[in-house]
Amino acid sequence: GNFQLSEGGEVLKRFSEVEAVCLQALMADPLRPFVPQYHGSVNRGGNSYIRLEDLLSGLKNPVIMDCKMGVRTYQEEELTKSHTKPTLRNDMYQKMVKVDPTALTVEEHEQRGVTKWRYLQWRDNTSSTSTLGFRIEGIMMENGSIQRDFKMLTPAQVTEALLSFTKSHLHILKAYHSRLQALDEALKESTFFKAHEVIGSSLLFVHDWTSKASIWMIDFGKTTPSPSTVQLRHDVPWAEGNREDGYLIGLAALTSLVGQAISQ
Ligand code: 4IP
Ligand code: MN
Repeated sequence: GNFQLSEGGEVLKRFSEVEAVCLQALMADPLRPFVPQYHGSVNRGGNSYIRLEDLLSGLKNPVIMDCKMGVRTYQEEELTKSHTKPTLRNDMYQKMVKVDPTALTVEEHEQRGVTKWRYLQWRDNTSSTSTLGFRIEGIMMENGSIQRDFKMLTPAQVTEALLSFTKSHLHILKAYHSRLQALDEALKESTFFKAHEVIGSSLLFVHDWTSKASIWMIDFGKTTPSPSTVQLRHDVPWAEGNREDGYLIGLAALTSLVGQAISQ
């Protein structure tokens, strides 16, 4: 879950050491222009928060889309834990039952619980995460209406969603397309990206109807340094132990689908 507050043009996000360390490093990386400015941490009411640039400031009735990147959204540790010391989560079991009771085994129904890995993997496999390397987590339109829980979207359905999100405005789609291409360039230059496994991170698409359209990398709570022995490529499938996140698989698919939306 996300705990966020707004304060003086900044967003305060519940503190995470993993995320703070990433943001600190990103401020001195070629990816900096793609990340909200990080202003350190602060204490409020006994809780610690990360101080971030408010990406929505200056926008009038912003339209927002969150795309979670990568071919998996769980860390390898989660998989290991599910074998060595499984913790059963009733909340995650309930969420699965609500969507598809038949997805659960007899044993899982008896236990009324599943491991976090099982839940996250089910989410990946029932969305475009495992097939396209990204999934749309949510879209908020300018009137504040929110669409979540996109199921398994085909490429054509993603294009459709992109057209409805931008109301087919060509200049917005084109701005997004060039921003994605620029991000791809920056990722190639990034020492941070070379050395990190990026899991559960999102690209936040933001525009309003007057001018601005931009894309930001957010959510680094599960982005960790890869073991020094492992050289990550980000563009090959994941297999247990290789640590690959498939980030570039998702970015390529997303870029191509924005391109297709432009030519429709
Ligand atoms: C959520 O499930 C998301 O997967 C969260 O990831 C995840 O947090 C939560 O795990 C899980 O319950 P829903 O998508 O169904 O809400 P994210 O924060 O990227 O949206 P983390 O980051 O911890 O994996 P728990 O263990 O925080 O509940
Ligand atoms: Mn998120």
